[in-house]
Amino acid sequence: MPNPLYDTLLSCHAGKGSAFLHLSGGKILTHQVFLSMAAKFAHVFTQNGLNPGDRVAVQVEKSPEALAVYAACAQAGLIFLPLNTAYTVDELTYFIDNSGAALVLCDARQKTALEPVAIAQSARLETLNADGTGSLVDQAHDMPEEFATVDRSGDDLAAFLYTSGTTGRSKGAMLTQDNLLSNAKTLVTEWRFTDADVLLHALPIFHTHGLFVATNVVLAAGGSMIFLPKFDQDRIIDELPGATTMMGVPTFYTRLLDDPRFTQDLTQHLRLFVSGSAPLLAETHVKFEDRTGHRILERYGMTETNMSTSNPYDGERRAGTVGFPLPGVELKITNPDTGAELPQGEIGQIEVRGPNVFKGYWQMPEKTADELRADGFFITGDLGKVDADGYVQIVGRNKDLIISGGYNIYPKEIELVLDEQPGVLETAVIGVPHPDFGETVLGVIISEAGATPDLEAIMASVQGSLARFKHPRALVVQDALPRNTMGKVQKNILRDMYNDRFTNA
Ligand code: MCA
Ligand code: AMP
Repeated sequence: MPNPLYDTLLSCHAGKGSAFLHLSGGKILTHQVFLSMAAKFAHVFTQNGLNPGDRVAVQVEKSPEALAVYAACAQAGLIFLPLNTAYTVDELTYFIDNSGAALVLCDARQKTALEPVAIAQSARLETLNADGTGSLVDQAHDMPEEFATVDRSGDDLAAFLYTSGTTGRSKGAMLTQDNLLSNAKTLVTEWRFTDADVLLHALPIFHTHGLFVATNVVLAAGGSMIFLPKFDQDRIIDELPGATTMMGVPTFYTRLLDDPRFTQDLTQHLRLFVSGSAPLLAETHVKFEDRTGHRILERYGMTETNMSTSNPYDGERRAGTVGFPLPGVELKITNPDTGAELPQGEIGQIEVRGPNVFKGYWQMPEKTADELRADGFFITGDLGKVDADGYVQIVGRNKDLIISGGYNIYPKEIELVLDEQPGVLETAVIGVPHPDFGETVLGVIISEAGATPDLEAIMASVQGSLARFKHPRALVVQDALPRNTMGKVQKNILRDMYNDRFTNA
């Protein structure tokens, strides 16, 4: 009986003793051992009363077991909901509540803090630690190594990924099996992945890039991954000679370029470096080629759309562009006010349509209708143009978003916390250039008349409620915020004022 995602990415490897994950100390996890681990987890989930369509909220460190939870969810027809390990209990509470998760899987260190959250949601709470121990693994120990795969159709949901919004709280992007599969298959072909590929995997597995792009592509091709727990410069330098491909955010590549050990010799064996999740500076592209002889292949995507465009594998990989729409993906540039399509070469908002585009936001029909047109085009919120040769260029954003080291940060979320602080009249949070993270967060505070806000206390409060990567790297106090005649805060003026704040340090 069919389960397209599981059948295409996973069960096709049944019985194979081929390497899937290369781990530290030369340890190898084969495809079959990985599948057995996933099957045991699937048994634990179903024996704990989970039914197809239930959400499994997962905040755990990257490990082979964590990846097997994703495979187990696919096999048991559960919806996988991975969460950034940096999220605070406040943030997690919202995701668990909003998704109606039936099971929460966390590191044992978080168990006490999450217990009341799980109880309030009538969700089960299990643990999985970075070293592969935890209550999930204990229960899995005596489970059978085979699990009867649950039937699913391509239109069934496979995953929820939460993505923030310019105004309200985060929205759960509902991704179907077909969304994930269509993209994985396309990328295997476009990027020429085969079972001989060894991908150096240093990305987190709680976002599209590390999970659906990197992992699904390798699974679909039958290749293997050098599976690092996180970006670790020394380990990457050690492991690069054994890899054929690498995927990363621009920060990975700028950090490597700052390292004299990163040379042409070291990268000789690799055939492909892919970059995405944030703009890759043309300057980095050029420096990378000068140093290694490789032209980075830049692609563009979103949580809601998976990958939409890519530079070509063969042919010119043009710096400062994200290439062409992928096969099966339609892309148009429209007038942000009217939605009318603009002629080639003009700047407007990027809209995409195709099998890669998500189904909508979980239980948010109005927000879905705001961004996903009835005709299937998704309004990305990115501003771009298509050049005379058809290359898509992203020139800005029509949404108030900061991308720091590949993580998305919505200023509104931080402003809401800052606005509540004693002595604060109003605030504006902006993104400013940062040499390591590309952009970073700066908070501009306007005091109430006669008040002197305690900036240290404000930072402590932010730390209590928001993930570390969202914390402002600086808070500044000003007399007033620049506004246009409509009263709207002119963040572009603020960005100009503080543009050099971190790059001149
Ligand atoms: C860590 N910190 C950060 C970030 N990461 N702060 C701001 N932005 C970040 N991205 C914090 C740490 O908690 C630490 O805080 C301090 O900054 C410095 O940490 P460091 O050790 O330098 O950081 P790191 O652990 O090396 O992490 C940097 C990183 C990581 C390797 C760039 O952020 C990363 O792996 N980013 C990839 C994100 C990603 O996968 N995005 C894909 C999203 P303290 O100083 O207090 O200790 S999917 C997507 O966007 C779409 C779909 C797409 O197109 O792909
Ligand atoms: P996310 O919400 O994490 O899915 O982030 C998606 C956003 O990341 C897009 O809307 C873009 O703004 C940005 N993005 C992804 N890839 C690129 C790229 N290659 N160049 C510029 N921006 C990118």
